[in-house]
This record gives sequence, structure tokens and C-alpha cells, in this order.
Amino acid sequence: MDSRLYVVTGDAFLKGRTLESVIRAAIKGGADCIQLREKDYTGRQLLEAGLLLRRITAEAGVRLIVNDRIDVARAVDADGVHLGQSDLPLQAAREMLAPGKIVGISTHNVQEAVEAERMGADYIGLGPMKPTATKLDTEPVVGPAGVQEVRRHVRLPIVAIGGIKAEDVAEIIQSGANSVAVVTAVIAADDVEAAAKRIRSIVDLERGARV
Ligand code: TZP
Ligand code: MG
Repeated sequence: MDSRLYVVTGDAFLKGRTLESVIRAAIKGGADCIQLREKDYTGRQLLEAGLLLRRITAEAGVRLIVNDRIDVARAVDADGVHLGQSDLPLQAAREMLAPGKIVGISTHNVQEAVEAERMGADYIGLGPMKPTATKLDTEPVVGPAGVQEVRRHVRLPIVAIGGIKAEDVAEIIQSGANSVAVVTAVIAADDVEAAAKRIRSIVDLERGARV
């Protein structure tokens, strides 16, 4: 599952704008994967947001991933799910999802990354890159040095996450990440499209420079 700019939702950062307008702007700026992640939503709210995002992402040819909830992913025909270390295990997700669906796993060190690859994950999230106020129960900072270490042990696409701002992106990609995932750097930006475009262009540049 290759992506370049993976944008994770966070309705606390919409600042009165609609989810639809913000995600459309993110996609226009170059987001190529959208994750629905709303920890406080009811199942019904998740379904509604998921259906909206499915419509927008399908129109744009962009992937849609649902955080935690395999049932919601199925109900909205998302492209896959993203699971943390305490969520249902990867094998259970595979049994519930249609063949070809994407399963991503959150990892925080080499051991978790290697295990995710062994179990057949399609990509790993790796983080946090920096301290972040968006997720309060984060593990210790992994940082670009951690990306380098994990890169030496797994072949899977690495999606770096956690506290990433545009100025951090070059180093993270140079360290071996395929992609960056952000909430606030894009969703909370005053100009969402411009923020996405800036990050996406750095990812493209650094990936192009990779030997
Ligand atoms: N998982 C690890 S850190 C994080 C998630 C969902 C939050 C990232 O948010 P931000 O605003 O990009 O730091
Ligand atoms: Mg989770």
C-alpha cells in the first residue's frame, strides 16, 4: 500500500468547517490516503462520516482507511482498516475483510514492525516521530533514527506519524519512510490545500531523490 500523504481525520481541528470541504481540499493538495479516525464517535456517526468520505475518496481515486473499526470499514466499503497493538489482531481482520483489502498496523519499534510484516500487514504506521498533543497515549518518540532502524528490518511501506510538520518531512523520508501521516499539519491548517500541497511536494521530492 504505497501512499505519499496520508491524512487522518480529527474533527476537533475542523474549526467550524465541514469535514467534506476540509477533506476535499486535502485531496486537492495531494493527499492520496484518508483515514477516518474519530475516537469519540458513535457507530452511527462513524458510518455517516465513512459514507461521506467514501463518496469523496472514490470520486478522487484516493484510498479510504478506517481506524479501529472493521465493521465500519465493511459497511462503507473502505479500502481497509488501521489497527493498533491492542485492537483485533491482523488475522481476525483478514477473516472479516474481503480479499485485497488493506490492513495497516501501528508500530513503535523494530519488534512490532517485524511482527506486523510476518503476520502479513500491508503497511505499518510508525511513530510518534515527535511529541504530539493530538494523541495523548503515545509511546516514546521513535523519531527519524527509529525509522532508519525499522527500515533495516522490514520491507513493508513505512508510514511515519505523530507530530509531523512540513519542516520535518524531508528528514523522515530520507530516513526511509515511504509516506507521512498527519492530522493537525493538514486538518488544522488555515489553508488546507496549501498545507497538503507543501507536504506532498516534499515527499515527492525526497522520494525522487532516493537512490
Ligand atoms: N497515532 C500516533 S500519533 C497520532 C496518531 C493517530 C496523532 C498524530 O496527529 P498529529 O496532529 O499529526 O501529531
Ligand atoms: Mg486503534
